[in-house]
Amino acid sequence: MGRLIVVSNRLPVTVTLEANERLDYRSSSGGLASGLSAYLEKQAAEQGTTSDSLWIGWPGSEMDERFQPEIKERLKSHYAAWPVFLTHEQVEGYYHGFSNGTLWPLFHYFHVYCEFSEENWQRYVEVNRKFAEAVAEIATEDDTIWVHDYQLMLVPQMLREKMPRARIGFFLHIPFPSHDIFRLLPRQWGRQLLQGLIGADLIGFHTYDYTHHFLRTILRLLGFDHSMGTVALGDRMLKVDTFPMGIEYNKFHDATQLPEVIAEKEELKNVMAGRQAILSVDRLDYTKGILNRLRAWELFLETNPDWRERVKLILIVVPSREAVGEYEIMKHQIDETVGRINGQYGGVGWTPIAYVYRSVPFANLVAAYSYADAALVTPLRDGMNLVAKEYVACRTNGRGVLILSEMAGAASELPESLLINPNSIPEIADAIKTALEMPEDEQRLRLDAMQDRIKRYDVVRWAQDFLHSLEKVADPDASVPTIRVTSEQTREFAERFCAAQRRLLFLDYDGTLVGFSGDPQSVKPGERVLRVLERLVKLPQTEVVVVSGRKHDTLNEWIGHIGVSIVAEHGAVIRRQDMEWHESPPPQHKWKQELRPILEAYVDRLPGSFVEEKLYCLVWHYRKADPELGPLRARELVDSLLAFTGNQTAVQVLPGNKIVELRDPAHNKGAVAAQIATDAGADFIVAVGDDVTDEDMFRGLPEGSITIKVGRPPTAAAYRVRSQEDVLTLLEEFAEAAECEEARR
Ligand code: ADQ
Repeated sequence: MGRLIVVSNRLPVTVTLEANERLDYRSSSGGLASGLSAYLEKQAAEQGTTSDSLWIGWPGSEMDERFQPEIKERLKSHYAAWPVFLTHEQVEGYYHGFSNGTLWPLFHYFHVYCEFSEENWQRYVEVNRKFAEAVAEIATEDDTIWVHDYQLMLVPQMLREKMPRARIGFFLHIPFPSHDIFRLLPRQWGRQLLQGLIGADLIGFHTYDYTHHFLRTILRLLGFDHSMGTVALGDRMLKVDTFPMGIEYNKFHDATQLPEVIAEKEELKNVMAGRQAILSVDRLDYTKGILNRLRAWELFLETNPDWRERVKLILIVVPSREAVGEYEIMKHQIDETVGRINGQYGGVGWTPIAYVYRSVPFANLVAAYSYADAALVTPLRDGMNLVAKEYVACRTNGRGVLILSEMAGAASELPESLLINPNSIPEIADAIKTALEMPEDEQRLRLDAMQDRIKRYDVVRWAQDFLHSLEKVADPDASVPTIRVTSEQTREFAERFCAAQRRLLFLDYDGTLVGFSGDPQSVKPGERVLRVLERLVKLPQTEVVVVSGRKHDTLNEWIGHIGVSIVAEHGAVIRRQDMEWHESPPPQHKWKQELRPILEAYVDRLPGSFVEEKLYCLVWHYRKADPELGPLRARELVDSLLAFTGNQTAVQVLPGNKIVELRDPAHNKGAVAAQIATDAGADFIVAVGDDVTDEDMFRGLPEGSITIKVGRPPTAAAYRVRSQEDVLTLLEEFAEAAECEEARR
């Protein structure tokens, strides 16, 4: 079992240089850091072993090179951390610039705040590369690498290039926006960011919406389709899934009983002099909706004079990103609004808002959560929002009302809160009143349901779920019955091929010998394909059968001269080695005439699709059409064809790879292949194919045949290879081995 390597912009420890050139190390145990260490402890307790982990990230300040070796040493030995040092320009361009000035606003739908600076983008690429290099320097292929958040979106692919077999997960802590917003990024950047992400084996998001937006964006921008969140990427799979991040529930819940928290709560009680409290806690950020919250508080006071003096808003704001212009402006606006409200409604004995602008220690935060009668969490957009969950966890007396924005990821897990639209000031003001007047038994009912849920799915479960999923995608062989053809396996097949008296090879054409293309006419066999077929055909007692759904004259033109047998149009037209073409009895054309107009109607409804007619079948192609509309229209088409053909046995409707095919069921690859195998009396049979029609062939061949699927299971084949490249290598090995054997004889 390897280590867990966590990669994030910031290390959970900040290193600063004091005035006297002393280095100061300060741990900052955020939600992720303390959650992951809780996870590792639990794993260790359950498995009886110590799970090793290492954290890679920026130590938080610009550091002179003189101090770097010492810091590296200390971080490694005392904090299981590995620093990535950044220069001033890199922090500016990568962190403040591209991460917080472009990606952060864009992904939170504040696109008017976005800067589009080529220079910042270049820094982002440069720093992501630096992170990938740092990971590659220490990680091995046994380790699990977990990359976090929007600052490092290019890292998975950069790492994949260096470590093709690494197990890489990525989690995005902020929203993934809809495709319409994402495409505001210059196309080149957008594509590179997506390419960067899909280097991972698993990509996780907080909510189903973000997952869906991402899948849709990679379909539209990169052309990758998915099936239940799984995307086939050549020789590997990518999984995209939803993992709502939790908190350390027990840590918050139990902390309410700590002596220092109880003391702090007493203090609060005295200061508040029996008044009720509404709590608001955030990092300073325009996404958090602090100004709207204040306006709603103002409206509440204005419209509910009887509540004045009886309740107070505790507004805690943690300083953050003050170097970015928008944050500075917002800070002024908050100061001003707080001043105005306190000035207008406050008096000698009471101010409506207690404003704290600093990071508060854990004990004070828990005391505030556990003291407040209601929490006001009203972000305009928020990936998840952990404050909402922390408030719920700290309610130990069965009371407390959470007012929550429906724009926070947490809303989908906390529907028993008072959900509000953060853009509606009256709605928030009303919710404040409802919260203050909510009967106690209703409060308890709502809290119980929310506590149950977030207690079960806490941060440890979140990490477990993610890492378990990652293990499953990165090592799919564990659950698949087919065997991957390794180089050892190839050698074994080649030996059997050499030793055989009579050999028969069935090779599908498209997707097996050559790749796919938008135009079915343009996929001629390349030099390498022709060469290996020629070598195989020259061997004694060897028949190579190219089996395809294509028209016989096309195949004849491309490979007819080599001397291979050709089974065209799914077995309707056949030519065995050196013999004449044989056509099965003339087909019944009636269904073609009846069904063709339906296909043509769909050509009109889906620009880019077209109909191809073959002797025994009609094919509707949509590979070149809109990638989202295509599959929808295909499903509709299949439905209407099935309704129309009913239980006719003369025609079969087959949805395939970006095609819908109508064919005569009497002619399929399986029946023909079985017939040829019987005729040939071969003692070595291999069949290679990649699509649904090849499955007939795998099933139809006699026992003992070697059946190989190109691509992913499920399949009836016993073996599988990843790509056309692997097929050609296998065939070349066969030719090579047999040629040597011939020469020896
Ligand atoms: P943030 O935007 O930072 O996180 P949030 O999820 O609310 O937002 O987490 C804030 C954390 O900071 C909480 O754990 C809270 O206790 C702490 N905190 C807030 N105010 C504080 C104060 N005044 N003093 C001390 N501590 C304070 C990003 C995304 C979120 C997502 C998280 C996790 O923007 O949407 O939920 O990551 O994925």
